[in-house]
Amino acid sequence: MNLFTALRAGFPADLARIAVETADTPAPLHYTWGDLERGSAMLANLLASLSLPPRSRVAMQVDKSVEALMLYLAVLRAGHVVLPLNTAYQEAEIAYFIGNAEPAVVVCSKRNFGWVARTAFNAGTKHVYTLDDDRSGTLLDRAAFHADRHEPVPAAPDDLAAILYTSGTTGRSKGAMLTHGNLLANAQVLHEAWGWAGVNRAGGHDVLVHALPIFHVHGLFVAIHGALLSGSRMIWFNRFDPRGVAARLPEATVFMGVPTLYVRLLAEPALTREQCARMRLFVSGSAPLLIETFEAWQQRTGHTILERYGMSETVMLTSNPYRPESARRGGTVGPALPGVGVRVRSDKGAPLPAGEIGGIEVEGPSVFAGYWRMPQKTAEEFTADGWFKTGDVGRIDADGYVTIVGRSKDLIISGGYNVYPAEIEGFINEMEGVAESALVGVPHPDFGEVGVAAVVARPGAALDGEAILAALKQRIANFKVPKRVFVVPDLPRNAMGKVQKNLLREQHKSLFGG
Ligand code: MLC
Ligand code: AMP
Repeated sequence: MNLFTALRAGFPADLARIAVETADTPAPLHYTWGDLERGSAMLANLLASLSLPPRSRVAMQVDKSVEALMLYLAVLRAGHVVLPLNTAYQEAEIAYFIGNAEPAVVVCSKRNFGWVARTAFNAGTKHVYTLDDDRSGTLLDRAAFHADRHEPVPAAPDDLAAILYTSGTTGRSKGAMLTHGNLLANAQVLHEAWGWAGVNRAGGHDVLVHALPIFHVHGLFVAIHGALLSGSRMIWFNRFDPRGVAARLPEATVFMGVPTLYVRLLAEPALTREQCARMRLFVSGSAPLLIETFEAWQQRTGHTILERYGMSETVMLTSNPYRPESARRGGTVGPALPGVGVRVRSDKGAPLPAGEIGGIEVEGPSVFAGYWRMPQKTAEEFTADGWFKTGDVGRIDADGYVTIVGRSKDLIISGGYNVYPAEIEGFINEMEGVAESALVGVPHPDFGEVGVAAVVARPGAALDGEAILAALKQRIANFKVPKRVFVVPDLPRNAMGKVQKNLLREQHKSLFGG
């Protein structure tokens, strides 16, 4: 079944009810369920009018808006494959994604149209539209000419629905291919596991405060699918603003955030227990939630954050229990979700007993179909018996609770965004006068972890850390830019000549008071 059809079945019978209310547009906007249905139908008809081959890629790098959500739904309806892209990506990054995915359609913001269109047309894309967060842009202008009824294109469970780029540990980003079946299976599991259905059946209605970006798994699939499948209203923030979010919690029942959002909410004096009185669920994920934050949240609001664990390649894998709340354990990501297999293996692939630390491997209906046009990489990331190697390191206790203790992949997670040191080092190493560099993650009170670079100059070259930072800001997404650059005489190496990143991490661990 087309994922859209399944989500659509969750819409309330009365389509005149409010589905989404914007919280930070110049004036509040109220979109009904009928608006989501009709808006996405018009956009789907626009896509259909282009006579594209089935499952063409549609790339979107647009600011968050309800129209962007409609575009996502339209791509599903039309039987194409959505390629959501972080708005922070710059030309070099976008050029790679477009070159690799070969989208038939690219939708970008007006301010980026010049360089995005040039990049896209050079790569053979025929259709480039604009969409801004004020309901303007050529995409909507064109869609206005199309009918507001559309029959979703049938999709088999194995048909591709989305490609999410996740950077590689070496080399360039890999596009994780997620199918209609992957996404629907996960949405249905979370629907049950987190009680979305229960609330609706009892006659109440969940209200989700949606304050995450919609170009990643957390904001796009976990949050939006949860709300749509249960017919729950969303209070929609285009940008996360702790004071604004705190002010809307009294009307809400569900909130989802990366740990940085919880840290920032806790720093907001307006957040009180009374404000959270109607809330039934706070979910955290995408990065480790510090036990201090978990406990501070309990004390301030009286609620226990439910931490869950997932990936772009797998959607959600484990979750602390919804009920009873007392079964949620801080510092753990809970047991495997129904239908998901989670196991821990030694470096050599041997099974490990409960409580022992090893590589986390997973299988289940939401595990992706492979990396786009990278069969070799796909094969490397799966075991012989078909389990996906997450690159996370952890243990599973006797009662099934999973604790993540680290990562075997060289990855920094900063404010919920992934930063791959190999990619950043590559950009630094290309700079004039640079012999080599190493990027490590160090603790940070706001972002959890941030990147810090050590750079070695070529003999005779003089380097300036600030100049390196300024040059990086011109080239890569801002969240990937290291927070500090140190010019050093050499990098610490072990007897094998390998850079000892653990020593660099140790050296800089207190840089931000961590
Ligand atoms: C912004 N900045 C960051 C950053 N976000 N630096 C490091 N890490 C980040 N995540 C920097 C910018 O570079 C800029 O620096 C300055 O902060 C202000 O930028 P901004 O865009 O105004 O920041 P802000 O709006 O405050 O954004 C912070 C944030 C955002 C926490 C709201 O990062 C965010 O929305 N994070 C959520 C990411 C997310 O949804 N992850 C889910 C992935 S899915 P300068 O120097 O340029 O001024 C996944 C799977 C799963 O992982 O399990 O869910
Ligand atoms: P991404 O590729 O952006 O989907 O990031 C996936 C990675 O985020 C996982 O492999 C984990 O390393 C990390 N992650 C997600 N949820 C959690 C969590 N609750 N705790 C710790 N790490 C997490």
